Amino acid sequence: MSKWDHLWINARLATMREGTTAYGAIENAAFADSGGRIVFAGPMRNLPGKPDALATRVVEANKQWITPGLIDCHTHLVFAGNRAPEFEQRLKGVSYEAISKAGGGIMSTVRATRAADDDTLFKQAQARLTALLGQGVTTIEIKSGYGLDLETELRLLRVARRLGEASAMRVTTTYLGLHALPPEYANKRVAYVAEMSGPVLRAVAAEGLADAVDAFCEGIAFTVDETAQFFSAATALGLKVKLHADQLSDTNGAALAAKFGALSADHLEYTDASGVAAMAKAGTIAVLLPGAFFVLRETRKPPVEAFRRAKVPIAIATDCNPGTSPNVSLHTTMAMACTLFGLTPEEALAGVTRNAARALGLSAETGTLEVGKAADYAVWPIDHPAELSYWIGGNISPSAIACSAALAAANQEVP
Ligand code: DI6
Ligand code: FE
Repeated sequence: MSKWDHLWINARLATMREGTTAYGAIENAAFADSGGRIVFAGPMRNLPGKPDALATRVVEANKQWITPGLIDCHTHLVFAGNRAPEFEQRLKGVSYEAISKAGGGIMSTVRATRAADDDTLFKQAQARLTALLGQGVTTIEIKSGYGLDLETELRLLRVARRLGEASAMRVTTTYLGLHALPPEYANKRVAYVAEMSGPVLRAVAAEGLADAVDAFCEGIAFTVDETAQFFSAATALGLKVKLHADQLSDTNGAALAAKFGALSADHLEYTDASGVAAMAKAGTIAVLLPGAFFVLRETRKPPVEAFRRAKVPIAIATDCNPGTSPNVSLHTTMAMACTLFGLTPEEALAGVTRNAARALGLSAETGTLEVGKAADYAVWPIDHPAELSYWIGGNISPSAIACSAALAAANQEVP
């Protein structure tokens, strides 16, 4: 037998496998990877030999916790500029909808993004990505949606793909064609939806630039019928769908997502019982975005208890975007999911591991510590996995991190 690449001994594992123990925890554990795959995750006593004989590199974990690499399954990471002045306006009482109707909001970021060159977009997004990586994030989803024309949407998706190639993280990309109606299409909604569902979608698919598509189904954005047209075209090309659904009002977005077998429906503050039931039946994951809820000072919470009862898996994500969630901390997002939405710290960790992987269609590959899956993991100098949801701010980071998808593993061994 050839030797394993790394073997961690005297560790504690939060495997996040669905099962009997909280966090799928294993005390007095060992964990090994080889060739980018997990080859052992279990009690020390089950190791099939002496550590030195088993692995090229044996690392003493000193009871640190090893978790799956974290997954941020909903971000708008690639954009230019910021909307701090809008933040000030909103604090003075102007609503998000009113700012959007006056030509600000998403359109103000679209103007800045169209004017920025690729390298600027890349560098600004890379800084945000690096911040997330430093928190143990090994997989991230990045949406387009601040271009809203053929050229810029393609540019954003190419930049997102480049970020995946250049970083120690797995990047999945989502074409968010229906995000806002750009002014050049004012009074031409039908033509805009046709353009994004036709030529732009085909160009995105032809270049293999997107793993999924997304739309903002909302009173201030796109209707259920417009979204359905876009989704029909996308599914015909074999693309998966996700949806910004029921964030500010109940538009039956969750049910629409379920009808198209969506990987996930996201936000869901206004989702009703029929939407929850439809998601359960379709196996659509609920992605909750407490950062946007917090920033918009919303009071209507997503129906967490109904999701639990219906066994709809719950994921959480930063929704990193310049308007409603200028948030580059997945840990603070976990803390907010607990304090604002009532998730348990275990549910929050499942929300950024096992269930986030499902929201991206990656559960066979990542999201739990199981033999055969990709060696995506983080090693934490903490006493209890609840600490990952408990500390607020940037004061918690892994002592080591590995992502099998990365060209260069950012493995810093523990001294
Ligand atoms: N995600 C979005 O795409 C919209 N809201 C959200 O949570 C709008 C983002 C923006 O205002 O730029
Ligand atoms: Fe979003």
